[in-house]
Amino acid sequence: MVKKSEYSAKNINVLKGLEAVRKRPAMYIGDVSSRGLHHLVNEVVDNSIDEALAGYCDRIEVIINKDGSVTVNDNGRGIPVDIHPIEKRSALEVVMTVLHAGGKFDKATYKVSGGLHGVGVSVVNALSEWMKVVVKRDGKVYFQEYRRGAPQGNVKEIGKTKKNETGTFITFMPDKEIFTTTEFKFDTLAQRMRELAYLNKTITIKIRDERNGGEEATYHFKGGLVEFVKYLNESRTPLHKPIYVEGIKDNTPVEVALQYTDNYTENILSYVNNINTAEGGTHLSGFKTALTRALNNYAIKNKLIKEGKLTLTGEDFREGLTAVISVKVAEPQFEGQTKTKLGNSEIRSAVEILVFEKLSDFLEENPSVAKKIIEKCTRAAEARLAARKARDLARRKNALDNMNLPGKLADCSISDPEHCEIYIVEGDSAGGSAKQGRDRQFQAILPLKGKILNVEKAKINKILENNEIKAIISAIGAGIGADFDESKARYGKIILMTDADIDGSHIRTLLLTFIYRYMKDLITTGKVYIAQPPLYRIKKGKEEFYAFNDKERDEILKRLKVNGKKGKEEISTDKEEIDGGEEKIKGVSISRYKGLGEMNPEQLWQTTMNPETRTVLQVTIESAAAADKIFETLMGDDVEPRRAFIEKNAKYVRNLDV
Ligand code: 0RA
Repeated sequence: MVKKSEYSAKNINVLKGLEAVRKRPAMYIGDVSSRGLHHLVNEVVDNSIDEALAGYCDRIEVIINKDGSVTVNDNGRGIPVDIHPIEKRSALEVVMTVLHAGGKFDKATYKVSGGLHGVGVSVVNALSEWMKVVVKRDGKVYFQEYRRGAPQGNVKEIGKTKKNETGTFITFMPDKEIFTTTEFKFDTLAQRMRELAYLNKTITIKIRDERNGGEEATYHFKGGLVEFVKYLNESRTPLHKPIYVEGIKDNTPVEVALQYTDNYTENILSYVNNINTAEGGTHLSGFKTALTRALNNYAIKNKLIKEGKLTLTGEDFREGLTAVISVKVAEPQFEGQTKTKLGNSEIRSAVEILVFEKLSDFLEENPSVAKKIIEKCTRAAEARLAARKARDLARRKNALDNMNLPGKLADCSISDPEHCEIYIVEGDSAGGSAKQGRDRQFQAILPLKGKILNVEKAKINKILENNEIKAIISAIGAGIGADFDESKARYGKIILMTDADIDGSHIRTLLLTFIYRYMKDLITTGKVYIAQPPLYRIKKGKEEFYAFNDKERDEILKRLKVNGKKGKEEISTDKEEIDGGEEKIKGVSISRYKGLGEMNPEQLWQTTMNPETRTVLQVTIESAAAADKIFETLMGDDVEPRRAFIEKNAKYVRNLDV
């Protein structure tokens, strides 16, 4: 133990730095919910990945321990332990306790400045009840321990090891005083580890959950991005083998894999320093320009399209395209609403030049693949022209014109989008209740009849013929696809309100698929929400309670002293018993809402629509790869993967926290 008096003024300053992190954790890790919690692990793993990118590490292991703490270990060089010349303390202690100290050493490798990543392990340390670090280096084993960021003694040598055995082992227990939940989810962590393994093909990442059953997974993809694209296209029909382009241009490593399928949507994932850039940026636009130019030049040169007859647009060249772009940028500038848009202008030309050259070469060398791609893009252009005709026709009938809002839309009276919201509601009867229950000042209601079209399987011209989709497009008023302009959206919140049953969940997924594929910016800018209607109403005398799930229902019943044990049977959710009616136990009546339509306007307002009392789930793209996978699997052609997916992920589909 270190006595208090041994701390120098410097140490106190250091702890002040970490205290700032504890005071405003959200500034460093985004939020203190489950998402922020999982960022802690990502942050530690990022350091190991940096070590791998520098060429010193090829194995990373993540373990969720029995006590709920997490261990991340790697076989890198090990954090240096010698005395830091300026700080006069062990470098290990500096890395663990000084904000942003990680990059002060020789680690100028693609560290990320800004955003949620790259804040440094010291932030994780500050937000941990305790943390323990073991370093293997120079044939010795070193150890240091911390509580809420403060070292509990100096770095100690605790043993010997083989000279060539090096690495870092970090174990931390997230602080319950900071986080709203400290329960790590295996699937959330595993998903990120899989993504990292695809993006860094030399690394093997293992993840294990010691809490129950020891679920584990090992990720290593020799093919890197090529395997990533294959994985994304697992339930699509590809037109050729993935194309891989790689190189270093102006000191920027660029890697791209792409594959066309018979789908109608485009699906491009872009990464900068392993971070998904949901809002795109210069690397993405460089890629798009290069793709359009390379394919167009090839097609014209080889007379696959007749110049002047049919002009293919960038959008045509991306129909059915699945691609992953990964660049490493020394000093990335992140911009945009969610700081996930790359701003560095030099990266645009680096990516554009490199991809154009290498893709052109590929096309020359693989004429049969080139022909298939050009044919696909030509069909896309033809469908686009047909769609435009249909759209013009529809516009003449005023169906898609903003000036002519859909007939069944009950619009709100104020027009400032920032303060307006639209509820897209399943069914006319729920729509009716919502119209009566709403605050018409700022809440608009659009009822939908039945199911909307599955856009994953339809061509754009068919999509534009669908009445429900037309109504949504004109109500939101910001266009669609490449023409979509998020700044024109007439509402700041788009809230999907469907029944809490299988049909409702299907309709919600169809709606989300449509928005994801054709109005994606609504999701990346956080404008899409899912309403959370209650499942039960419980009444005792004049008192009324709403329960949003079975657990809440049981808790309320317990409070009302309806015996839990005996009640179990009696309050069963078995449809036969409760469907459509009330059930009474000891003067307490419980009704299960079968659908939104069963709620009267007042109840609907109170439970689901009043901003003061409702909860709405924001739809986020935590992982674009996962989102694509979910929509493709749920909505694509293959039935079998869909069934398996729904069985495994029912709970996620319900939350759709993609
Ligand atoms: C600072 C300098 C060096 C390595 C590291 C930090 C390092 C940090 C972490 C965090 C997790 N695993 C890590 N591995 C390494 C360079 C060391 C040298 O020059 O030998």
